[in-house]
Amino acid sequence: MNKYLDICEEVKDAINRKKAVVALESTIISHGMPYPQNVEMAKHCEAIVREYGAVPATIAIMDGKIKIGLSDEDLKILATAENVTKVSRRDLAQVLSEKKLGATTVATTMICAELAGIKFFVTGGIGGIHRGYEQTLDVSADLEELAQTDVNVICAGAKSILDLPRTLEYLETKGVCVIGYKTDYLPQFFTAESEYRLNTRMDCVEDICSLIHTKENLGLKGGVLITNPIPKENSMDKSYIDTLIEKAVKEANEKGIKGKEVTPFLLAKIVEESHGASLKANIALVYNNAKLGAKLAVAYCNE
Ligand code: PSU
Ligand code: MN
Repeated sequence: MNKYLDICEEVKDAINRKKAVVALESTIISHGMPYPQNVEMAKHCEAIVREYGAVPATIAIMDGKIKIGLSDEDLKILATAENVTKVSRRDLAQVLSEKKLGATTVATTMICAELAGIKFFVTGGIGGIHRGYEQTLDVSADLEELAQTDVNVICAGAKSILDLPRTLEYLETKGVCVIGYKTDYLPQFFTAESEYRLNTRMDCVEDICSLIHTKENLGLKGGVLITNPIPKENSMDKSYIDTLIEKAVKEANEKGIKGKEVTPFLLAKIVEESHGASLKANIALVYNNAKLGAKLAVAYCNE
C-alpha cells in the first residue's frame, strides 16, 4: 500500500472484500459551503451512501497522510478550520510533505481514490473551463484528471459560472465519456436542464456499469463522468440564478480574483446573493448524487 495512505478499517475491509465503496471530496466542505451546513451535508452524504448499501470514504490531507474515511471530528475540523488548503494535483505533494491540513478537489480526490482502489466518487459539480478562458487560460485540473485517472465521477453537471460548451468540447477532446443520467442535456447544477446536448444518455445503473466495464476491458484510461440532474422539486429558476452568477463573475473580475481562489469566491458570492437558496439546492443535489453513486458502486460490484 502507498506509504502516504491512511485508510480507516471499515473502508479498508470493504476494498479488500471488493465491496461497494464511494469516495467523497472535502473541498466542497471547506471551500464550497458555509458552516454549519457544510458539516451537516458531509455527514448526511455518508449516511445516504450507507443507506444504499455502500461504504462512504471521505478524503482529506491530514498530518502528512492521505486520510480516507474520516471521523466526525475530522469533518468538523475541515468544516471550521481557517487554515485548510484547497489541494489540487499541483498542491498534493507539497501539502503532504509540509504536513498541512488540506481539502481535496475533484482532481485530487480522484488521484487518492485511485491509489486506494476506489472506483466511484460523488461530488456536487466539477470544475471546468472558466468564462473568459481566452484571456486567463483558467481550466480546472479536474478536466485533465478525468482524462487520465480511472475513477468514475457522479456530479450534477457544472455551474454556469463556467463556460459549459467549451467544457464539453474539452472533455470530448480528452476522450472523457459524459453520460446524462435520465437526461439528453447537460444538467446545469442548480437547474435540471440546459441547452447543451450530450452524446450519451443512459436510464439505468446497469447500462452505466456495463459501459464502465467495457472501457476498463479496453484498457482506456480515465474516468467516466455521470451527470445527474438536480431533482425537479429542488431545481431553481434559471433566469434568477443566471442573474446572480453574472453578477458574481463580474465582481470576481473587478476584484482581480485569480487561480484557485476563483471557484470558492464565486460559490460564496452566489450563496450570499441568493440568501441561502442556492445552498439549499446545492445540498439537495449532492444528496441525490450520493444516492446514485452508491447504487452504481453496488451494481458494479454485483456484475
Ligand atoms: N464546483 C462546485 N462546488 C465545489 C467545487 C466546484 O459547484 O465545491 C470545488 C470542487 O472541489 C472542484 C473545485 O474540484 O471546486 C474546482 O476548483 P478549480 O475551479 O479551482 O479547479
Ligand atoms: Mn482554475
